[in-house]
Amino acid sequence: MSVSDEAKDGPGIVVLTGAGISKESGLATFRDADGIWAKHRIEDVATPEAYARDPERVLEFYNARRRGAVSDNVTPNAAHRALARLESEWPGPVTVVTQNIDDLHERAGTRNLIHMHGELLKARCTACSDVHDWRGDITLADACSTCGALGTLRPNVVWFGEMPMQMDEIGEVLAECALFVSIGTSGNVYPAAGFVQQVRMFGRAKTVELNLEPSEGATMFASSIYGPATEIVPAFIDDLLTAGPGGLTS
Ligand code: BV8
Repeated sequence: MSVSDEAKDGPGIVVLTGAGISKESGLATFRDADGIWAKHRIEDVATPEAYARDPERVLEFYNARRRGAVSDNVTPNAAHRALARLESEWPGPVTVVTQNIDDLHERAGTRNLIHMHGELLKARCTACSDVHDWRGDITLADACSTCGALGTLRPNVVWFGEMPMQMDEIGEVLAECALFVSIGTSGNVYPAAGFVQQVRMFGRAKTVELNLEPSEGATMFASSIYGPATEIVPAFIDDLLTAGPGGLTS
């Protein structure tokens, strides 16, 4: 049964998600054998230098991923839906911090969501910085509808070497939470991979890793559950909601 935002005075939960939570929805991860970085070099497609050197190559890399992300057969899975249920039924604040640039969390119903690595379905103008919803290809022939500049649009995502988004808000919820859950991330990319250490420093939260296999940071978590997200995440959320806030102090 859902809990109104006003009544959410219970312990806070922060959930960090990575590409593994979207794998069973049909989106590729990065570091699995068939992952994105097995086919592309980060330096060629996911840095500001790459975009400056060859914007069309970078735009096409994201255009191909955007076409995949908006296709009819890519839909939220049971893990995304379980997190939306947690936010609705947990008697405290639930914040999902995702490294993913797809829109599957919001389509599953998650509202309190931070896209720390940006959003594939948004374009940002490098001339006026305005951000536009964008579901089609971005090309150098496109003009910014705000300032009219031509060929200045880029995906509104965070590349390597760029500052992740909403880091202040993330730091605040990490400091306050009673439970930190990491789902579907290999723990390779910072600062996201360092969040579990940040939470441990505050010394109050339980830390849990839910992943297909142990991540780079597995030893930093007090407990872990391994398996496909669509199986282990709904079961974990069921148990969490059944136990309620009392389950966090045992
Ligand atoms: C920063 C968006 C400074 C675009 C991404 C030199 C200069 C500057 C910085 C650095 C530098 N050297 C190193 C750094 C830091 C760098 C970094 O960490 N590099 C790594 C490679 C060492 N970080 C940065 O540059 C960041 N910015 O540092 O700025 C700063 C920072 C803070 C404060 C002040 C200044 C920016 C990083 C963001 C880069 N953009 N993506 C795009 O998507 O193209 S990162 C990219 O990797 C994705 O966003 C992805 O989210 C992220 C992490 O990958 P994962 O999500 O974990 O995916 P992966 O495939 O790795 O793992 C999937 C997991 O799922 C696996 O464990 C697998 O087992 C599991 N799985 C698979 N199937 C399932 C499953 N689990 C459950 N169920 C399944 N079915």
